Amino acid sequence: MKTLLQNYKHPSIKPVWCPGCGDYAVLNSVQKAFAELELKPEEIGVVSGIGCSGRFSHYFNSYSLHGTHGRALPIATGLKAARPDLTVLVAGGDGDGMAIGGGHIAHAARKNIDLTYLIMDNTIYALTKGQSSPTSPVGARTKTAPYGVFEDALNPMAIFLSYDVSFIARTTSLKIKEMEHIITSAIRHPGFAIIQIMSPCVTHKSLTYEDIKENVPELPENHDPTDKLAALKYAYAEPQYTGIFYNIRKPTLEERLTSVFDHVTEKAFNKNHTMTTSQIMEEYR
Ligand SMILES: Cc1ncc(C[n+]2csc(CCOP(=O)(O)OP(=O)(O)O)c2C)c(N)n1
Ligand code: SF4
Ligand SMILES: [Mg+2]
Repeated sequence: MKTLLQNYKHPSIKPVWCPGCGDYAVLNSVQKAFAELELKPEEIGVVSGIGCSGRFSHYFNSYSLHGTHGRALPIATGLKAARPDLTVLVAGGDGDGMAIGGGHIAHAARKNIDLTYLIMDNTIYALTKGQSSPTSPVGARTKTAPYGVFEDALNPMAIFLSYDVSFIARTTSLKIKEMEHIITSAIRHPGFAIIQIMSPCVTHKSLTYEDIKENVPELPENHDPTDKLAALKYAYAEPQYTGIFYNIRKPTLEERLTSVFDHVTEKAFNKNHTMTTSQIMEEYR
């Protein structure tokens, strides 16, 4: 049975983003991906950080939590660990994810926890009215850099590849069909999936539709997403390619913990029912 898109939309809370904001397209694509996967709203948890993009979690008729700045990933990690049955989607901005919260990506990648993380990258701190972010290009004029940004911008895709995030993609709010396909694939992916979504901010105009219209070709069809070095080459390329850069299967956090748990309980319960923690630890010395 096809699930109705309307089922995922909050019945009364409507988006308050500026008309034309790229984040509307992201929201629609996520709801379409949920419908495509025929998920029930009660099977979904949406966690977001703080920023314009951080409002994301309000707009769903599912479990949702608007967290604190830069801490969406740890909150989502706790949720997924406690409720592995939920499909957990994490959303936030370039400031939230690459500045204050940047350190968390490495550890979600190491755990390979089964989360889908969307970074809506508008290359600016939009909610707080236009300060530079870690992805603001050198020379861009912002509220905090009126003479132009003088720091180098981070390369999110190269960072995710070096952390060995098991699913890495880039898309833009301009490519609706591609975005839906990538988000659906990321949710299906067992393990940590991260998507950089170039999502224009029409108010602060740090990243505009014009900027990305001519500058975002798709990855060549013969790109092998298990080839990390090829993915890295495209991560450093200009123009900015879109598509699935990297996609590998490795054990998820749940699978890792289940195997440890099975091992320990088998040891503890097969011999006699009275093994203490220290005895179990002694066994593994
Ligand atoms: C601990 C903390 N520091 C700073 C802030 C102020 N703050 C709120 S949103 C934000 C940046 C948002 O930028 P981004 O994550 O790129 O989201 P956008 O608004 O661009 O979607 C900042 C610095 C805060 N809320 N909490
Ligand atoms: S300020 Fe920019 S990012 Fe925020 S809602 Fe408006 S267009 Fe979107
Ligand atoms: Mg931003």
